Amino acid sequence: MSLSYGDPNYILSLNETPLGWSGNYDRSKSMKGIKTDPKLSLIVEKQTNSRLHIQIFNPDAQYIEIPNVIQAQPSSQTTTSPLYSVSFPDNGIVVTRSKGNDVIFDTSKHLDQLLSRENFVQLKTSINKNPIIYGLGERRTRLALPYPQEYNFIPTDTQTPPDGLPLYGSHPFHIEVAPSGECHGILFLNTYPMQVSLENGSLTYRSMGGKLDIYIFMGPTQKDVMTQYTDLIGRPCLVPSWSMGFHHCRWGYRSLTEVETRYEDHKKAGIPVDCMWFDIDYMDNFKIFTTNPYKFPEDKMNAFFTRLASEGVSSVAIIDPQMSGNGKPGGYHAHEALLESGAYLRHPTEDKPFVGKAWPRECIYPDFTNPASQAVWSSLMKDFLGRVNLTGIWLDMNEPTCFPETSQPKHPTFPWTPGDIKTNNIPMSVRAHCGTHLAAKSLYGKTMSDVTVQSLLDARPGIRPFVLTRSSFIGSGHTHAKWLGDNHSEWPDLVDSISGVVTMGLFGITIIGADIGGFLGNTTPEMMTRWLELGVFLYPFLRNHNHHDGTEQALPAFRGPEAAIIKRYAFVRQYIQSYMYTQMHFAHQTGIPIVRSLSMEFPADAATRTIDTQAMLGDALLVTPVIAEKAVNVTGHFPNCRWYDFWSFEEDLAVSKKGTSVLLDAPLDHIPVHIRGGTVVTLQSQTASTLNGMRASPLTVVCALDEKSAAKGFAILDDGISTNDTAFTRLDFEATSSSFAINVTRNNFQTDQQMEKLVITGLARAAVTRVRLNAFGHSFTWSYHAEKGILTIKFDNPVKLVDGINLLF
Ligand code: MIG
Repeated sequence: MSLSYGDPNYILSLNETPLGWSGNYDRSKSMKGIKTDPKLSLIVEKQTNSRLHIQIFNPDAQYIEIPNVIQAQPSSQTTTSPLYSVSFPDNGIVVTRSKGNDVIFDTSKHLDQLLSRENFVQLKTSINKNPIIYGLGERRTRLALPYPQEYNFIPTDTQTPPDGLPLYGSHPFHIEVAPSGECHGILFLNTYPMQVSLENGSLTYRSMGGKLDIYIFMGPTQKDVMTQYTDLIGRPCLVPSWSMGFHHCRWGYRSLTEVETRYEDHKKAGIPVDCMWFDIDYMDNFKIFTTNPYKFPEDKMNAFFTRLASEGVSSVAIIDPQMSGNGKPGGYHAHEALLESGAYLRHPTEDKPFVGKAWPRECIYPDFTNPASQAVWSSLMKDFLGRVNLTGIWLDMNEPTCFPETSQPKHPTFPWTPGDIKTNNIPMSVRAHCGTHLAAKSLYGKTMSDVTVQSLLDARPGIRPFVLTRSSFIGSGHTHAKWLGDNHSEWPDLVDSISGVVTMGLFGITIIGADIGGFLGNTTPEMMTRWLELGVFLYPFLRNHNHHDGTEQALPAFRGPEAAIIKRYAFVRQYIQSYMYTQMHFAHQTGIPIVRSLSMEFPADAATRTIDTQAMLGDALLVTPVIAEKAVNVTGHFPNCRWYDFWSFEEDLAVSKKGTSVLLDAPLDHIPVHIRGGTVVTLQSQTASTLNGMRASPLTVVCALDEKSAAKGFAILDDGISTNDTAFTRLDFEATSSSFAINVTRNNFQTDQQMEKLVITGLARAAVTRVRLNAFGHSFTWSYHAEKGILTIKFDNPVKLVDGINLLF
């Protein structure tokens, strides 16, 4: 790209401040023929011991105020023992780890690449040689990003091409695993279309505007980075428990009756379903907040939702931002209300709404960066929910998409762009409340989602809102969920979804999943079976969704030998709900995602750092899905510790303590899942037609002992629906070679939930002769399998979990 040069003539002067330094970059002489800002300000703030903030900007320029992204309070105290040190050699900025030699950030050798001018800013930093880099999304790529490569960032409505091009959202954040194994994260907080050029040893940020605004998180573990990053941008939200169940969706249902039939099909086949979805088909001529009076009549829709609710099943409908209408008043209530509020995107030069084109043809766009959008959206939503009592909202096309039409204002041209910024996009000169579309576009999906979340809270105070978005931005995970967009019914799409889910977790978006079976094209019974097996464990958001052109892929449509397998795995989701829900709550508390790379869990095992065909659910379950057609085995890497087969609880001696790759058997009905030694997993003992219907059912507690014959874990219990995130009970489990205990470490939720069965596996004892329980009045039976080392205790009258028990054997 022609503008990838900078101004070598900047000279830095510095002053100390309470939190760090402020300074100026002044030009010693101006560069011939190139307009650069003559003076730049520098602010360096040691915000916490692990977080450093660096800003470089033109003091005379006006910058966009990015709404609602930074959740951390400004620091007022100086840091006492930072994990970093900062110096300014050769007019550059150098950040090093207080201990060791890893390069964290270093512009000193690249001062000639520092550039700021209208519509182009650039900064280059050294990084380590041969680094492992994760993040820099949203795109479809390997977990460990390939380089050298230029990664572009601009929210784009596209069908997830496998070549690393930008997808729906923008997350200029990455984690680097340095050669020492220590990790740090860097956020480039910028809303403009931008680029990161990643090379072996350097990284260059280029953007079409905004400040050079950089946060560094010192780790040193990936989990530390996640906590530090979400300290800044907000922890992942709590979602309602039902949303972690199984969702059925499809584009192209011609009537409500067809959706009702699909629901009946699931019931008849005995396949659990937690939520039925409505795609754009339900609307009257694609008008949002309406329903088609003939095919999806409002009263019948509402009656269906009421019936679903009475059966414990939720309902979600799609809302696109594009609002039908040509900018003139007339007849359509939502359009009228939006016009009146003034909260819409405006024509670049004239005082009128920008008119674009999407499904409803001519349309206007709400401007969710305008504070006035909240009132109008809340009232439209309240009115809509009053007519059709939906549970949640699905937001699509919020990149936002705009189909081209000659009557639209022309796309402005710029000296530099990160790839194509025109296709299916609103012209960048269109005006939003917080700036031009150039500055505001990346925020569209997140602000729309935030406003929608607040609208649901307004309509139903105290109830956790569920909003699923396609476009996202830094901090999205703090309030809403996301899916990975338009994938294909192809095996590579199944493979790449693992990196997709894991990478989104690094952005703080942990309620994430891909459409199982694949959205575009036709799935096969085998592919659907494998995709469900994978999704049940690795997609916190698990939805079957399909394009209208594809063959029907509702789970009950599969009648062959796969049918029984599919049904079984739909119930496996219920089997693991207590464990998965606990991980969701833990993510909300710590920022550590539900689904994680092996590299996050096993930082000392360098072989894990590029693994992206296996992943961990929480810290206990290692999932090794089959990812190829007709394969009946799969190779997985097993870090050096004890591993137990998830299905039988037996130690898997083929992989335990091997620390290497192993070929595993995996016939179609089997996904290899292993429990890590040293952990405790809670499993549900019963099933029901919905996840919510069984979540209070008795638990089986499985303790998998490590090399030292110890295991620890915890479970979080709450009502699964209220916004109060302190009303939960936490049980901590601890097992040794001769004992087991439940400690109630927090008791803020009243529950009678019981433990029905206890399994302790990995015992090395020849015999167990006696089992003693501290609580009276409980009869139980137990058995010990000496060869397998498994002690199983079955409670005839199950014990209450919150009673906190002690057991000796
Ligand atoms: O232009 O609403 O990604 O899930 O089914 C396509 C119709 C619009 C794209 C979404 C997809 C959805 C479809 N939408």
